Amino acid sequence: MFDSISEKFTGIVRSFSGKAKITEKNIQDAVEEIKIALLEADVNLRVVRRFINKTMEEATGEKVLKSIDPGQQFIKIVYDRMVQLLGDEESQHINLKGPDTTSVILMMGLQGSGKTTTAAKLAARFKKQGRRPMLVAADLVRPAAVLQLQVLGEKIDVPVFAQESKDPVAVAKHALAAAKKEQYDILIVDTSGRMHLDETMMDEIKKIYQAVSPDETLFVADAMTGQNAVTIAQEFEEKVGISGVVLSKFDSDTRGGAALSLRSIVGKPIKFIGVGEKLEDLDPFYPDRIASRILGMGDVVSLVEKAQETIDQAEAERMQEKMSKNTFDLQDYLDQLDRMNKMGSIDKLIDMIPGAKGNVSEDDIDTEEMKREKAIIQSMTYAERTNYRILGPTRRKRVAKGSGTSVNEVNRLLKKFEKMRLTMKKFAKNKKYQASMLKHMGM
Ligand SMILES: Nc1nc2c(ncn2[C@@H]2O[C@H](COP(=O)(O)OP(=O)(O)OP(=O)(O)O)[C@@H](O)[C@H]2O)c(=O)[nH]1
Ligand SMILES: [Mg+2]
Repeated sequence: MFDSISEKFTGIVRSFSGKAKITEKNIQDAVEEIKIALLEADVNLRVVRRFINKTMEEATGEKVLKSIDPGQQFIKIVYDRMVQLLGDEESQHINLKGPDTTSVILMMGLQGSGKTTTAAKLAARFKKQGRRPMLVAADLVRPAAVLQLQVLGEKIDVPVFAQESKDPVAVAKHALAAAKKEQYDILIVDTSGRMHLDETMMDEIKKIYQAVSPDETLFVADAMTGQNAVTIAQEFEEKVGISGVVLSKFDSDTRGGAALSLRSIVGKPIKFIGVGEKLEDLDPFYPDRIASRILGMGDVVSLVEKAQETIDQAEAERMQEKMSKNTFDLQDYLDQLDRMNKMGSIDKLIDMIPGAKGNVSEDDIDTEEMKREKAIIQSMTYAERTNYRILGPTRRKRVAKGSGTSVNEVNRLLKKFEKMRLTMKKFAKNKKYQASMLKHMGM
């Protein structure tokens, strides 16, 4: 998502950063380029105009042109506009009652937009947070829809309320009663989709809405539908009312224009993005991070969070202590290499590393080297892993032989490891850095 628009913006940002002097003409040219990039990405024309006018207005003032670092000022203006376009900070919050009452989340959207998958992803997410979610199969139109939800529910060990019925309103009502009785604190209602908007569908969803009075009414929009998604969201907002948007299939190869227009046109926040087919592939939507990703500034914060999620708390604390006491050894490094595989595919992470976009491709990240390093450490004795200093020439030769590498490669790893330890010592006091460093190690 956003690949091509991001490429263009990265270019614009690059040509401006560090420039000591810029002219009004420079800005006009850049704004024109931005306009083209947005239009090419299928952003709504009205939205583009607004974006461009505001940027122009702010950027051509004295403040920018005469400032010490006009390039940076300009980039900041574009960035701020982009964040505003995508939504503001407080919007990602999901409205829920306290755990003593049952909150209701109603899912709606067109056929195939990702409602059922997203319902299950949300349930998995709440469960992880220690809540007690329950799913409701209120899509009684599509054959096998109920079964689909049941299969997903089983995967994440969340109960699915289902009934032999033709009346989704009744099912939703009964589900709510059952959830309250059995003290499930979040009820997520999956509803049916249609190919096109039609009255019957709107009526049905409206009745379900009235029957369960949801705390959140989430409109699931398929990022691939483009401008169409914007029109449909507007329709749902008028007829039923939506409280937030989930943009599914954000991982797909689309231009991203719909995402950039949705917030602005519909006026409802994007709360989550679906980033894959797996049930853990749901991320909160952070406008500032997406904006910096589009501008090619890298997504440092997401990266740190991802790293933190994978490394469990106890382990993180242990690592922190090791770093601050400078007792990080090769065994720890080996553990880290293993952990990196757990963090998911590397190409997903590349986008998030500052400066990596456009400079690093998956091919540059040497998974072969990671494998080699693992083999080298695995050929060491425990004493060697915990005290690399005892690795003299003879031992190095043995390790090289044992791991099927060369002494040169063993030397290189040890040098790299030594450097890593030094850096760690330096940043030992900074928690954020530690997390991101754990992530960067070996890359
Ligand atoms: N790559 C990717 N695929 C997704 C995502 N969300 C859903 N899908 C896929 O999209 C397809 C449709 O998803 P569903 O959840 O069944 O969509 P739905 O809106 O419930 O569909 P209907 O009930 O038929 O209206 C499935 O193959 C999902 O695996 C996502 O974020 N990324
Ligand atoms: Mg469905």
